[in-house]
Amino acid sequence: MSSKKRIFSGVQPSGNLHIGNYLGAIANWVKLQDSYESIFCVVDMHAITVPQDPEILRKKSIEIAKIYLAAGIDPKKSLIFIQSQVSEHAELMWILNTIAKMSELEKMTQFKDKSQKEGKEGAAVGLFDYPVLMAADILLYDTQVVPVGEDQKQHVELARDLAKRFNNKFGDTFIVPEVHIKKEGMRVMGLDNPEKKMSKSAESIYNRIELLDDAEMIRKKIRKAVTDSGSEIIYRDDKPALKNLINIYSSFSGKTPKEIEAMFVGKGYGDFKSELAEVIIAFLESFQARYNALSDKEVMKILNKGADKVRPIARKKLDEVKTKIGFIV
Ligand code: ATP
Ligand code: LTN
Repeated sequence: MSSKKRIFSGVQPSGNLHIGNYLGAIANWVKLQDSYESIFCVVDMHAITVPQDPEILRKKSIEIAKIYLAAGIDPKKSLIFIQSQVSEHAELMWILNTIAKMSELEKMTQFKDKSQKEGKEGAAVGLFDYPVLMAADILLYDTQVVPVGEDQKQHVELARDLAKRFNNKFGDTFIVPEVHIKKEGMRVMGLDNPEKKMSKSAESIYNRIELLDDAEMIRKKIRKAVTDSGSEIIYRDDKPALKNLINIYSSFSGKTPKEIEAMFVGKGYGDFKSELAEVIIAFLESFQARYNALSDKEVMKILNKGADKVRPIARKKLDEVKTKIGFIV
């Protein structure tokens, strides 16, 4: 392994990626790829833990890879690949399933949230087991650092616990990974409800600004975003909706919340919102130009090459694990 530490992360090819995914995860990866040996995955096996249309899933996997590239993930520096093309992920998951406990998985807030709709009884076993697959993703590559949004912290903790448990039982095998969460702007909240994070799977499209939204849609969504009582532009915890919008403004403009407050003294929500929309549009227009310049064919070439490069790393670790637990390799 090179002297650089290794990072691994992924996004599911489900729904439409939004500025929360970008600010909370992908933008951070772009920065980190210079100082870490980086592997970024399109986690389609995670996506099927809830029903997906096969054709849409295939399209979305390429779309996510294009988003990685348009955001600045450089295939010369980082490896990107599609999870289901490297079957070692599923194999390691099975083995980890035998040391993971029902009680640990029952504590996972994502499962609790996502199974709410259908009720726990109707939820797929894969949805329950999702964090174990994520642990397999991470542990297969001797990942040292996992850059994710705050909502994934609990899953990385499970990966740490499983790594330690396996090492205790069978001898040193896995690196115990650290979670890396970007400090500022780490949690983008829903535009329609500042109490909950912006999410791909939120029912209303007015919950989020999607990375592929056009200018008119962005203006409309920002206009409709909920605000707090009062009319001043101030950055305070007791004004969560406004705080969220100021955070978004700050992330895309590079200005601090204090500077933004100063810019809007004596002005109201209307002025602030229209400028906010323009700041987002300016960023997304250049992002979308890069996205549209990428062909499916060239992206598939990058993904196939990525899978070919990560497969031997994964195979080696899996063979080590299989040997340790008594399988014949
Ligand atoms: P879903 O609603 O289907 O769970 P999601 O929008 O939460 O989807 P994921 O694919 O689960 O998206 O997450 C991809 C990455 O984006 C993760 O690292 C996650 O932590 C981060 N992320 C997701 N939503 C936000 C958000 N609102 N703010 C900051 N980071 C986020
Ligand atoms: N569960 C994550 C996606 C994900 C991931 C991973 C992130 C799957 N495997 C491994 C980091 C490392 C999510 O929904 N954001």
